[in-house]
Amino acid sequence: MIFLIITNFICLSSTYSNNDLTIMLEKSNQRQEDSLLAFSEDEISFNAVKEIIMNLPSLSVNLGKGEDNIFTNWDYSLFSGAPQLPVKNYRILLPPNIIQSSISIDIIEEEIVHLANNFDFSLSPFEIALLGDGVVVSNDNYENDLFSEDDMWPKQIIRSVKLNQLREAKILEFSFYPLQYDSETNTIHKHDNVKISIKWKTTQKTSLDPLTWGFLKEFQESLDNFDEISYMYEPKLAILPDTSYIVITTNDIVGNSSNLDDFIRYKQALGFDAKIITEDDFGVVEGKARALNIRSWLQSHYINDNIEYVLLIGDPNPDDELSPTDPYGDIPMLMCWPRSGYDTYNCSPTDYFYSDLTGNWNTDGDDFYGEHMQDTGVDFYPEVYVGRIPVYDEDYVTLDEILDNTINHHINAGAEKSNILEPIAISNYYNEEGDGTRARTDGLDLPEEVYTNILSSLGMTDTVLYEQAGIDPVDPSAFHYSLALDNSNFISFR
Ligand SMILES: [Ca+2]
Ligand SMILES: [Ca+2]
Ligand SMILES: [Ca+2]
Ligand SMILES: [Ca+2]
Repeated sequence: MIFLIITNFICLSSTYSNNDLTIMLEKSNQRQEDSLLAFSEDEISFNAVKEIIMNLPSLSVNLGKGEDNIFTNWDYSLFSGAPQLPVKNYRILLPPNIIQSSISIDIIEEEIVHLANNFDFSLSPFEIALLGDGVVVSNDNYENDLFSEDDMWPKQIIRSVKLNQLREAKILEFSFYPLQYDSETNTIHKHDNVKISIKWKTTQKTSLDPLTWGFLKEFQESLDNFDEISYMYEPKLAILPDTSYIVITTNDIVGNSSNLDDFIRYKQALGFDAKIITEDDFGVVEGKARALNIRSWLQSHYINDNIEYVLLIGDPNPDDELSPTDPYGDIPMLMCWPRSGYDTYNCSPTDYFYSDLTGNWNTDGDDFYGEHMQDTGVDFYPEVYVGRIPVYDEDYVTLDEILDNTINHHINAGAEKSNILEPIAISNYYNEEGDGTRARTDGLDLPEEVYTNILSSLGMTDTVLYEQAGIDPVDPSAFHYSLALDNSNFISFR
């Protein structure tokens, strides 16, 4: 057996203990140099078990009470009502020909330290939305059943394991919790030097979608092992096919819009294989059935037709299955039910349904799509990029203006394309409930991250609005402070 030790897997901070994160990829065939540039059947022996071994970082911090527990370079878990513990989220790129049911993750080594102290971790804030009419909507504590008095939280230190799909790329997500907390005995199980094994089998695969590569490159920085596995996804073709730009609309809109043909020609001039799809293609049924049909059409065409972009043009009014007389549009969004079972504010429409074409949005097989904690097959990695121009009340004049503006905006780049407006809100203040259980949650650090990681390299500028009202406003020395966040300042940038 050959162990290929892959280093530089992740940039590690000195706050980790000295066991650098390393991946060892066990290969049953020696990799041939000339196959490095393309996914090749010869390269992988089928039916053999492949394995990645990962050393996960240890937490090196002295644990104290509550607010003292700052875990630099770790994220915090955000399960409503459960303690905010350090967590690392991983995205591991796996081969395109993996067999999903063959994947396993096992902890093969660890050292567990039991710590007794007067620990007092903050609880994660509840998911709260403030609606336009001043109504506050709060979800119940989803972790109640997971975080009962005689349990450790979390029950497993590797959790939220999910295989996602980005066109033909397979991305394994999981979360690692180095601490388990027992609220009743105030004790902690600290897991150090954790070594895990990820195993899988592959199946035979003779072709690979060439567009997957471009999508993967977009996600490159969020993947933990892109450089090690990416060669399996590089297209073998010397000349890549034209990518398709699909406009999904209705025959009525095609017949009444004066500028849609110009728009298509403009996209063709940019090099796209641009075309219009209507109910002649996806079917004449209406309402929710039409939403399902449009997605089915995309599912059966996006690989073969090299579809990269989808523009929906039509009335997005979703079909609400709890209101049989509710009107719906001619290109409806899908109604989803993130608060399924609640009487109020229980549904929310989305076009993301047309972007993720691999997930199962109704995993439990009932009548409702996109139910939080029930439809667990929703996959947030896109197969196509989706946009929409809504058309209300057969207003084709406005549609034509939007199409015309879109073409002109592409051709005549203005200053507005290089400045972004960032309204930075505070979600909640420390001790807002008076019981000491809520840490302050605000977006204070976001503008610097956005500027440093995105805007500066693009030569773009920002205008940042911070919270200046309330009991503890943001200090005006905050990064790139421009103006107070309020209604008049915000709309002044229209
Ligand atoms: Ca409706
Ligand atoms: Ca469902
Ligand atoms: Ca359900
Ligand atoms: Ca997907």
